[in-house]
Amino acid sequence: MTNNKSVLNWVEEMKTLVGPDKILWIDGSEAQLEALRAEACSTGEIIKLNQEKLPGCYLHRTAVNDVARVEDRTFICSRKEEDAGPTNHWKDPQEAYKMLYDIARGSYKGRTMYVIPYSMGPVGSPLAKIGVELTDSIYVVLNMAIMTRVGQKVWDTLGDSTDWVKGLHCKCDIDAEKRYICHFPEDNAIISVNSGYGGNVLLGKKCFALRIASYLGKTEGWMAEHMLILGIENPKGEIKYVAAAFPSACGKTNLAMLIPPEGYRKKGYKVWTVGDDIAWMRQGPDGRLYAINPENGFFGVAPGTNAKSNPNALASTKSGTIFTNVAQNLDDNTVWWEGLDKNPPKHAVNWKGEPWDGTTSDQKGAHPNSRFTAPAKNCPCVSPEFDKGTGVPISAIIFGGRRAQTTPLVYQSRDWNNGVFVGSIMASETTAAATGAVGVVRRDPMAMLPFCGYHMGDYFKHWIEMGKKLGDKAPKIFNVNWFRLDAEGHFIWPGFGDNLRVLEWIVNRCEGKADAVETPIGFVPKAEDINLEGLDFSIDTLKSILEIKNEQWTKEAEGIEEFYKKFGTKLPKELHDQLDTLKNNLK
Ligand code: GTP
Ligand code: SPV
Ligand code: MN
Repeated sequence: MTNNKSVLNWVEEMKTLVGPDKILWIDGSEAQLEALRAEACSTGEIIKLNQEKLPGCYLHRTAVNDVARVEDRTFICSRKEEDAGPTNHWKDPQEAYKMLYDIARGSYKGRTMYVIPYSMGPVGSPLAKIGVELTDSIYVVLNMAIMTRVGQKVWDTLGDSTDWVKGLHCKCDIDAEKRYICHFPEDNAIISVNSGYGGNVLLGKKCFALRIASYLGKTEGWMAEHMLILGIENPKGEIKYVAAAFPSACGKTNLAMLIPPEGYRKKGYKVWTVGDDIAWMRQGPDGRLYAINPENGFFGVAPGTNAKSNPNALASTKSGTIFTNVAQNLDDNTVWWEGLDKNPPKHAVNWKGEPWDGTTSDQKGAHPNSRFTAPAKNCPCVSPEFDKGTGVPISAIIFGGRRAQTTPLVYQSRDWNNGVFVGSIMASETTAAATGAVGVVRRDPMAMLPFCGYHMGDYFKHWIEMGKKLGDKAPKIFNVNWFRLDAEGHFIWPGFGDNLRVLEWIVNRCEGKADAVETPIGFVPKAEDINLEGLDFSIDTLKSILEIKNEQWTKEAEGIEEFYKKFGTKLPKELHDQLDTLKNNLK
């Protein structure tokens, strides 16, 4: 355990507030976790799956009203409202603490308080940071033990330091009306009440590693981003790393683990996964930008994951995994979700816990935002750099989203500030990862709209500052769109493994080895420079998804202008200038 006074005082204070029957300090040992799994099975909180087919795997169902992040109940509680900015919900910290403590008071009665010490990033890495989460949920403990590095070594590393993030989670009654996910960036604190679902309660993830960390990054001169990190190894054995920001459920896990098309595999190309959701990036001693993945597991979208789309993700879920809100096959006590295969189980239970016949039902067996929590070490292509605390040097930053039209398959920004502009104007169709309408196009700058812990205008400014600091060592910035639709509403680009064809052009551009055409929005590849070998895809179709249509982009520029108005005087002049340049280029 720990003698850290700041920790002990806070735990004591919270204990008095929430009133647990017992306290259990999580030491990260297998024996302790196994005892917790057994206890959670005995109460029905989790279900032990077929241990021959899925060793160490469990199923959990959340409440039916609690299946995704709740953006309208997520708050940034900075002292000044202005510091939360126009894209966040804000509450006054004094009022928020009072309201939350009133909800939390006595809520652990009859329950155990679990104290989870965790490290975001390899323990002791100069890029890592420490948090402590208090929870009354064994499901949270077991997930945190997969998603982060948990246990005694975290206390040992923390020592007497006060540099750690407080996290209080109370399940309460899972009352959606009293559900709040609140962040106090100036206090390094998070309070989450009345939820038991993933991103709302695994406080190391979106709450700490993005909302709190983005604020710390601005203050301390580094970046916390909603980005996957992957390494692309060429036949000579050289590895180039890229980081990519796509909104929730827009393809980060899939890109991070992609299997190269056969032709590439034969030539010796390999892909290495460093991270699938979050990147912490800092300038290294050689002046380049280095990234670590602060997480230790994957909290991935289950539906659509299959042996063809993402075999590496599927392999990662074969042991030591917790499934949330998928269907349970009663014949062999395994799991199923839409898009796993074409054989939905007949004797099954759906994500709501109701009897379900997948062969006849017109309802979904798994929730569209059902998830797997899988240890990163299970992933067949996990990078040898994964556990190294130094991070990997980033050659390219890639933005992207779901756009049926307008945005081409890929383009490159003219320079860093133009790249910041490209990130700031990102738009994407909403997905089931958050509650609310699905399929509505919304602006989601850098895929950080729901995750930036401070004023987004200041965030853009911070990006511009980072570019100045990195100078000619800065990564090149690109934008991709795998989701262009044809007239019948089908995806035009095959996506998944074939996305490597686009990554190859990106890496070649970084090395000055590929050509491009300058357009009003930036550099677009010549169709001949995207390798279509072994793919049944015509060069004319490729040209059609590389095309920039002036009338569409003129409309886009109007939308950007409108969006930018939100930021008032906080919008950096550099981005105003970029918008003017775009408008001029389109004339
Ligand atoms: P979060 O965990 O919510 O941040 O999501 P993510 O960005 O990691 O998304 P993920 O890789 O889990 O993909 C979400 C959905 O997009 C899945 O249903 C995938 O099948 C689908 N998808 C991913 N990549 C592609 C692609 O290249 N093309 C198409 N058409 N669909 C894709
Ligand atoms: C996302 O929504 O971007 C996720 C899942 O990665 S959650 O942890 O719920 O935020
Ligand atoms: Mn995510």
